Amino acid sequence: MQNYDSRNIQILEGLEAVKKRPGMYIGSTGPRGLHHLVWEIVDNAVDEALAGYADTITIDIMEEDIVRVQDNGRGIPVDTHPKTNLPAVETILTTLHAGGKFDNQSYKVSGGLHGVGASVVNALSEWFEVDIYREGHRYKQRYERGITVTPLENYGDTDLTGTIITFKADTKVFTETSVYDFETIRLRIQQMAFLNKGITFHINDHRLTDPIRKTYLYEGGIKEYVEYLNKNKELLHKNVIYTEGEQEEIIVEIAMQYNDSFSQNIFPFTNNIHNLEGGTHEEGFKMTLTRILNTYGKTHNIFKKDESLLGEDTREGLTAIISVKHPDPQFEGQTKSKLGSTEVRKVVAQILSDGLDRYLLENPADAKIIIEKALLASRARIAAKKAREATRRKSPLDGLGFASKLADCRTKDPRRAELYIVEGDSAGGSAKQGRDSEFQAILPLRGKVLNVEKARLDKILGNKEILSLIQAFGCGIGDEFNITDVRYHKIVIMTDADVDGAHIRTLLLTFLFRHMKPLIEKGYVYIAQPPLYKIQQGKRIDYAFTEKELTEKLDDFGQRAQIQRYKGLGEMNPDQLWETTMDPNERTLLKVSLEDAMEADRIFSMLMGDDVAPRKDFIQENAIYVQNLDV
Ligand code: 28F
Repeated sequence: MQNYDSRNIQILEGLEAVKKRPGMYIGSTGPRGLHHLVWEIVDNAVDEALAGYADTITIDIMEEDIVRVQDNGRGIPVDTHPKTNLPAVETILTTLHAGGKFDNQSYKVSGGLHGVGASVVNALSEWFEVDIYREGHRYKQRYERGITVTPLENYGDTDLTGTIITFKADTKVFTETSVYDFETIRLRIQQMAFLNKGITFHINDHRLTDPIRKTYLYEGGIKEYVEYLNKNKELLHKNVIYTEGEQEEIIVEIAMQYNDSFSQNIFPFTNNIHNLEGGTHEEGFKMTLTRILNTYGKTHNIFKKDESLLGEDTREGLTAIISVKHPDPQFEGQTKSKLGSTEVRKVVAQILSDGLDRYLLENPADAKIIIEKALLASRARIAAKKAREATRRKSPLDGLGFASKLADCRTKDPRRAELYIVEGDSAGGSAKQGRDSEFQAILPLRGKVLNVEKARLDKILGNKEILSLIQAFGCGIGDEFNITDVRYHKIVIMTDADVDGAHIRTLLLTFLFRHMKPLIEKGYVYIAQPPLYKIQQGKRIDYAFTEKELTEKLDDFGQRAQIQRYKGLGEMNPDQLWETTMDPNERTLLKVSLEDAMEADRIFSMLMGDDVAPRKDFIQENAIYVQNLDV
């Protein structure tokens, strides 16, 4: 190494901190952290495009999970930086948070929670190369684990401009996995394309013999995003309502459209990051929507006397994107995903107010349809409340008006308590006999669960199976839902390993996703994994959970073993059910997680909604992934 002066030593120390505690900078060193490296570099390219200098970004995933990101912007500056005596690009890539420090005017729009800069990616890469096309010349430089290994080299002339960054994640840091998931990258890049209109994104996966290539460009931006999210739904009005504006350096874009469903889908973003916990932009939006629709309903005499809308009424069947770009956003909440900047509330309110008022005036037919949808929601809400109060008075102890089949456990400690939701009375019987009744409760379900995708809460509350679920969970529903009252921290769906079982599981998940989402977010929902086969030879018994496992185990058993294919849980005796599926020391439980709420919503609408064509396409595309389909 050369002679480093004190400043250079500081630079080295900066990146040492990243290598020592990578989780502090990229969230984790698991798959999320690994993909974060890609987002970080893509964010910089998007910033260059948002500044108006680039319009095309290409992401290549190459063999050995090498990532290459390219933009056609100005190219990172290469002139010698006065403070470090190094080229600007080297300073940016080897110093923590170098970006903003010497240029306060240019603000970074993309990047959210861990908007830490390319130097962090450099520090966590086995090797990292930058190519710059700028002012007629080509430059390149290479680093290893954040340390410069070649000086910036001017290696020729070019008419092009732009930046190319190529890196290989450090497998000593990303010990869990260093393999990129193309679908994760595809979804995020498509979302970036929706949120940043006019930028073309190419993504290519070269790890396959037949590379996958995708291109995303949405001239309509979030307007097209709403159309895409509503694609599988019956629309109430043809046009997406769109409005945009800028105040106090805050750029706001809103797109919204109603469909005939009962769920509300409002997705707020700050600087291209989805704020799962909402925040001041969402508050400003909801407040203003309620106010504007009430004013319109009153002044146009659509309401009967005394009628008015609550916020929730105005959001039934609404799909909306609120995208805010803010130079210095503040976040709060459990996962720092809630926008806290208070000035945003009134900026969003003002911009939506102007845009929506105008839309309603110019489109009176749509206005009438929207207000009437909200009025229906309001009337259903009042009717449901009356019905609930009536049942409560009839039987204050039970609340249901019929006996639930729940066989409860003895412990009252929700952290230890488990609820098994079991398909059918016979499996329910085995589960009741086989369980450890100290901490395991059993709820057998009789018929098919109602498909809640196409029903409003008042109808849902008329379904016995759903009511016994709500009662067993203990955490209420709708505006009375309170997660801290839930009686079990493990809610286990246990259905047969056949098509009907899969259907019931999907119906249950639809209910949980639409009406008890926090249970999924908290990680309280599980899927039991009963074995598919019993292998027996004399007294020796074993189980196989997959076809592959069956073949392996059969090799071990030898020719004479008997194989039983379990068609349903009911075929297992209580001991077997306990041993294979319920015993905490032996069982496998799959935890249901919600990686991407927006994509989950789209898939649920498609699979459980009315529109048949998109569902058919989905089935045809995904049939190859199906395992254990019973015929
Ligand atoms: C593949 C990832 O990182 N693209 C980038 C630029 C352009 C400039 C820049 C980047 C200058 C002073 C920091 C060029 N000319 N793609 C990218 N393109 N960074 S990163 O400047 C960095 C700032 O402090 C750029 C004039 N101004 C800015």
